[in-house]
Amino acid sequence: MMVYKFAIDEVNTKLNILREEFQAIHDYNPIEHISSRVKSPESIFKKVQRKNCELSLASIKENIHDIAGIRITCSFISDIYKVSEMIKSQIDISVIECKDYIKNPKPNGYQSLHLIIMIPVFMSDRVEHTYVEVQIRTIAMDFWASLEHKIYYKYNKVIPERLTRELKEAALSAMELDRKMERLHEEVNVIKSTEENREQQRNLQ
Ligand code: 0O2
Repeated sequence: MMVYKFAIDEVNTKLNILREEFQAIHDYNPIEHISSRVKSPESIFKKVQRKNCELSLASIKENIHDIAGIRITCSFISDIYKVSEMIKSQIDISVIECKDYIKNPKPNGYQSLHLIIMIPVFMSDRVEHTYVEVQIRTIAMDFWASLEHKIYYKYNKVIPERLTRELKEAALSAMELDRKMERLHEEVNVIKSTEENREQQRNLQ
């Protein structure tokens, strides 16, 4: 479990560097919040059973890709793809899988961008190539997912039909909100860059 904690530490350090660099260059921060967790042994055991894989260390290491998990929340959908590209371009990170539940939401309405990455963790006597699941989503997507997660466990995974319908409606509202916020954000950016251009021209004269 220690190796997974170190893998999270490494990815967190990378994200903090990218965040600070982006802020310095573009005067803007695409990451609102980062959280992380190492999956509990109970949850790992449940996933091993659900995926029908062998209960051995080697099999768990190879088949369970979200023991180390990092969740990044962004304000805007465009930021999700910016952050994802920044992660993908790190030369010591291999992207194993990318699941885009924003372009293809799950039937229940779940939206998020999932990257399964592999990162080397340098121990004293070996290098452990470790899987980390990175979930990137907007604040609205995160709000929806955390409530859905609570409801899912409250009803022991069998959500009543009415709640399923209302959750789907709420997911559509969250989608609409994200689109509106993105449009406003773009408009503000255009105004900002026009003003910056005018300022530059004034300075040149
Ligand atoms: P927990 O308790 O959050 O850790 P795979 O991981 O590829 O073997 P899976 O589970 O189909 O199989 O992968 P997927 O779809 O990428 O989901 C991985 C994680 O995304 C889940 O982990 C959840 O954290 C989150 N997630 C996926 N679908 C939903 C959803 O419908 N609602 C919510 N709230 N979260 C979702 P775990 O291990 O299932 O759960």
